[in-house]
Formats: sequence, C-alpha cells, structure tokens
Amino acid sequence: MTQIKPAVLVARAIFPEVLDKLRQHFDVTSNDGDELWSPQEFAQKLQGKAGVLTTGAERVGPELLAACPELRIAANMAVGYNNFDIAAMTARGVQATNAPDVLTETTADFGFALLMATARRIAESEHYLRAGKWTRWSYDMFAGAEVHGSTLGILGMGRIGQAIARRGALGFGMKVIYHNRSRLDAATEAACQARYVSKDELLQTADHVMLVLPYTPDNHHTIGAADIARMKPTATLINIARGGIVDDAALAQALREQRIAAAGLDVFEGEPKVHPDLLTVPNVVLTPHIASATLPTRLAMAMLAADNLIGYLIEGKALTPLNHPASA
Ligand code: 8YV
Repeated sequence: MTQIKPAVLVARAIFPEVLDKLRQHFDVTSNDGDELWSPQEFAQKLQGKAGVLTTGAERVGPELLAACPELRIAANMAVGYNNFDIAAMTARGVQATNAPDVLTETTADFGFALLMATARRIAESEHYLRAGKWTRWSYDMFAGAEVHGSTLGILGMGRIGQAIARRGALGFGMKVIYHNRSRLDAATEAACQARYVSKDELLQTADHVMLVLPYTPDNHHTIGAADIARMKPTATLINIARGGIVDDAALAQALREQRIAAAGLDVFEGEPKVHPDLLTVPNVVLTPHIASATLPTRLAMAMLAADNLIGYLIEGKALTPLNHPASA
C-alpha cells in the first residue's frame, strides 16, 4: 500500500540536495524561480501544506495561521526568528523551529571581518583607489582605529556573541566587555575572557561596539540617538543582528556629523531597502545581510531546517524546537 506523503512548501529557492532529501519524505512544492510572494500569495501557496521551510523573511503570524489551518510546522533556516509569532503559533498548535549552532562560527567570522573593514577603513579606501584618486602616499591617509588591544563591547552574548568574544580576546588581545539580558556563568565568562557591564558602561568605554542580540519589540531602537551619543567619538558600531535594533536615521546623522568614527552594517530596518542617508555617508561599510553566507554554512542551515520538518512530521520530534505546542 502506498502511503500519501505529507505536503510541504519550500518558500525560497534552495539547494537541490535539500529538495532531494525532502522529496524522500514529502510531496514538495518548491519555489525554483525564487519568487518573492506577497503575504496573500504565501498563504495561498501554503494551502493544504503540513509544513513550510522559511528563510527568515517570510512572516508566520496570526493572519497566515488562520488562513492555513493545516499547517503543523514552520522551520526557519535562520537562527533569528522574529518573522515568527511564537505565541500565535503555540496557540494554534504549530511547531516553530530555527537553525542554531550551524552558523555560529561563520557568522562570528563575518562580524570580525566587518569590524576590521570598518575600523581600518577598507571599503572607503578601496572606493578611493578604484576612483583613481590615489596619487601619493601620506602619513595619515585612511588612518583608522586600532583593533588589537582595544576594548570590544558586545551587546547580546549568545552563541555568536561568545564566538566573537573568543576571537577578540584570544586572537586580538582585546579587552572584552559585554551586556546581555542575563549574565553568563563564571566558566563561560572565563572561556570568553569577557567582563559583564551595564549597557551604559559598555557604550561609554568600548572602542568597538558589536550588536549580536535578537530582535524583539523590546529591543526596537535599542541603539538610538541617545545611545550613540554615549559612545566615544572614536568608536565604531557594528550591527550583524537585525534591522530595527539600531535607529538607522539617527545613526546616519551621527556618522555624518562624525559623532562616532564609523559603522559596519549587515542588517537594516526595512531591508532590503536601506535608509538613503546611510548610502551617502562615507564612514559606513554596508553589506546585504551576508553574515552567514558561506555555501557550507547555508547548506547546513537548510539541511537543519529540512531535518526539523522530517523530524517533526515523520518521526514526531523536532530537532531544534522554539515552542511546545499542545499538539506536539
Ligand atoms: C540568514 C540570519 O541568512 O540566521 C539568521 O538569523 O540572519 C541569517 O543567517 C537570514 O535570516 C536568512 O535566512
């Protein structure tokens, strides 16, 4: 007797090997053309589907859940999950999963790369060279900020924050301070060589401020004009967390007025749109949300999302659950 396979939707174009794996267990609808669906189109594509693989951008909230009563699981191929309304999913009996751990070191590498590029003015000086403006050397040309031996302030000390702390302390001899919702245990602090401080102390003393905290409504504009004003005029600000954590308009103004030295941003409020003022200031390095973008890591993230669909819908247990809905 042939069993009917559960139907799942893959919301964006994805690795063929991930689709092949899913097809062993499911009737898969993929988005090979990588179309960007409106919320209405997404709800329509989800009709009759038991599961969906999302990329971190597709919103799963009360409206979608009401329109898709057969949905049982949404598996994000992202560690961040602010596109999910977890309370609404739990209330509807829908399992939510994310993709932690597999991207930690790659994302930390990128955080450091963006810090280096920002502090040492790599993007700005490369544009200068490409524009044919380099006619002679001078002692202070594109002089940047020291990275080694400086003070690194990390806001948000989860797995990625800790991986960045290790790079800073062990690789670059930085003094690492951090602020987090809850303080780490002594052994983890020692492994990261990181000292817990208040948010204000972090902003006031760090030479480089690195944002690695999850987006929640409480964290909206956690770095606003008043927070930027507390930073040293020589400091840099790096955001690899989520758009909306920084008030991008306030940051652009502070950069323009050189109230801080520079910023490196991989995430933006309302991305892929970027605040127009950020595009016109020279002392900011801008990248299009690529902190986890190596093919091995992206494959591991997608495979973990697929394994969550298989684990939950076929074997009855998600690997990296974010909630425990009653029907789970
Ligand atoms: C993803 C991310 O690439 O994992 C996250 O939270 O921000 C990135 O690694 C992005 O969310 C798309 O999936």
